[in-house]
Amino acid sequence: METTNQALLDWVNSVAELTQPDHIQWCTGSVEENETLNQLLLDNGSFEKLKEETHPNCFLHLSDAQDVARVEHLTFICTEKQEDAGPNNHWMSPQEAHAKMNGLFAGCMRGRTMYVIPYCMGPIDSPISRCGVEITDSAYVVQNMRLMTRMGTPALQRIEREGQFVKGLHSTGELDPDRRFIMHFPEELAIMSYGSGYGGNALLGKKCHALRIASYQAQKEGWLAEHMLILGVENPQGQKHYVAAAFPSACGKTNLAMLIPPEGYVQDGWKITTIGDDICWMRPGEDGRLWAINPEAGFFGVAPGTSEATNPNALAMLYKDAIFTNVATTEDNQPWWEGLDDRVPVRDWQGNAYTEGQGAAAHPNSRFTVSAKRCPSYSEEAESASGVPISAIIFGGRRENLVPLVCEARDWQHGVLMGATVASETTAAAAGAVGVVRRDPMAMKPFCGYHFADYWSHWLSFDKADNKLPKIFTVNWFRKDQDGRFMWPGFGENMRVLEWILKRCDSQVGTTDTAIGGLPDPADINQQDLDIQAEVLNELLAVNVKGWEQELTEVREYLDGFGERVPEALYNELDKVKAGF
Ligand code: OXD
Ligand code: MN
Repeated sequence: METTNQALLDWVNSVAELTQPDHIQWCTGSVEENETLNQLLLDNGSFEKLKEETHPNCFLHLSDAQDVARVEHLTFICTEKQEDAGPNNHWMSPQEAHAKMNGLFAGCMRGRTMYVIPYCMGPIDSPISRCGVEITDSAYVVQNMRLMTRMGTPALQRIEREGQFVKGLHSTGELDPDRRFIMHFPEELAIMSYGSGYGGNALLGKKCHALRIASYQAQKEGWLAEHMLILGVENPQGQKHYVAAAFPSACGKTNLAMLIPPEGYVQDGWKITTIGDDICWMRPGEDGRLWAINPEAGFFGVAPGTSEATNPNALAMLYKDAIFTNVATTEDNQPWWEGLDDRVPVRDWQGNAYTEGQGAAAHPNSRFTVSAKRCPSYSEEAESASGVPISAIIFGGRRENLVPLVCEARDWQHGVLMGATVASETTAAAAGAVGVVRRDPMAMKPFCGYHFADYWSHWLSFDKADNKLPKIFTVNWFRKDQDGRFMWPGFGENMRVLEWILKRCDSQVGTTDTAIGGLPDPADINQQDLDIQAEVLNELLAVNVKGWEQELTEVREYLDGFGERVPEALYNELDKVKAGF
């Protein structure tokens, strides 16, 4: 008997009966297990060894060409009542979804090994953490879960103590896009994922558990599960603040989480530390502040664009003990992706010979998986059981126009409206219209496990007299001038905006109060050693009334789309903004 938890044992046995594996392996997280599975993946061709001298213990995995990204159109929330999933999710009834998935899973592990992975999302001794068990027939998934979560015996022991866990069942199936579904059963705390080996579809601890299922649990239990990075800022006096920030994909979350401040700041003694780059669980502590943990233990980051210039901390962690998926390789078998440097790779992400000018060599969604402990800016506070107290919450998006560099919400309720209606522009990379504004509330559009209107009500419910809630801000690093050039330098220079935000948290500077919120006096943004013209900064911090009136009309239409469940408070806030012009 592998566990004293009868519910877990019964579930594992029933899955084995359904899927008929040749072997069952309970994962312990041991060093030997890690080495044996790496060898197995090398032997069966799923892994290739990268150059040992430059990248010790690093492996390359090239996936099926049809299996390279999350599949939102095949991702379902299966609640008893359709309206509970909301217009923001695809819905299927639990009965229909179970029948469909049981059909797909029947006998699917014949000839394969079934791995049972107990895991803990968050520090093993944290009351904020939650456990799950993923059953999978993919050793690649096991090796990614080993880096991304606290997995193995300590997690199993916690499950045995607490008796609670999220059930995640995964099989790569035949990797057939027509036989692929990612089903969530929030009311059963269960996930079933079939037909994909890709991270967000297959590493069930991440998007499926830590966001979709956890957001549902968080609403029931009074906490928040968010698509946010968490970073620490230490000022020259040694005071620390923690910031949580939500951005949609391709808006630089990993870069911000690992930011290296400009030289002058470093010399003055400023320091940024990384707690997490993708997911944040937070809940009010006894002191009324929001305390946050990063439920993950590793980074599953987008490789293209990561370089010495954009994110030196990320690059530094990728020279050892990492898995690379769908990147290109150089002549001497080092991993390579667009934006890394000016070498020309010899093999593309499908393993074919590559010559210069053939288009992208790495897949645009190629990834690295690496333990967070490898990151030079990783904070030991990320291992703290109590989490870190959050001083500021930031909502960001990519907007060429209109949205200022930074803006402070008047209060929590206004901040919730800001988060609920934050938007990002589609880019030329996406087929169809370019520059179209798409709303992505709290960057949770693909990840909220229930009706968005109920989610906004849940956010509003934190506004209680006893709570000392963080200040809320919006940021926009992506404004462009008439010639299409970025007006703000971004990357490490975003430190200047963080400094202003934290000065606001400490009431060290004021704001100019406008209809849309509090804007900085440009003189309060540190411009030392910054090459920016005064009129450009003024423009980045100005309010375009006509543009905002149009925006507010669109925001109202957007909220209306969520029907009667939309909290009245959001409409009241919208009216206040409108009345402020
Ligand atoms: C994402 C990710 O797709 O973090 O958001 O992988
Ligand atoms: Mn993400």
